[in-house]
Amino acid sequence: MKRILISLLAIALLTACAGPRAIEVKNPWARAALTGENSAVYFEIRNGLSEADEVIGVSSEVAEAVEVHFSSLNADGVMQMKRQDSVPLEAGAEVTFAPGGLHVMLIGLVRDLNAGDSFSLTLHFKHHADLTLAVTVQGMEGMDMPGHAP
Ligand SMILES: [Cu+2]
Repeated sequence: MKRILISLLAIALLTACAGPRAIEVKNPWARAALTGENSAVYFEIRNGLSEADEVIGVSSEVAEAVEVHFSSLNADGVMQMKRQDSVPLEAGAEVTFAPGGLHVMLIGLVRDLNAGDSFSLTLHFKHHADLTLAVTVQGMEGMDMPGHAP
């Protein structure tokens, strides 16, 4: 029994030292917006693990509700957003949250998000421990934003 425990410990240590085998999030940013309005957060997420996982929730204290949405054009050519209960992350996959597609919707901001501000957003996974991101707010200059639809 002791030998098995030592072997498991050795494997755990090797795994921990094996470099970027993790779930990584790059370039988290949000659109500037005022209290009471909506905003959206974008980033790239890579599953460097050998097991598939799923994003099953998001949370932040800057808005009354935080949801994962997917924007797409419907049959009439109108942009629609659908709430996603889960975003699958296959082993080795990179998934992009970007304007016009997947995004984290901040619904009903409880504070202003000014360009240059930073705030925390936590991602919840089916298997992996929570990841908290430092999201940078970017200004709206030169961005085309019809209504609040990202
Ligand atoms: Cu949305």
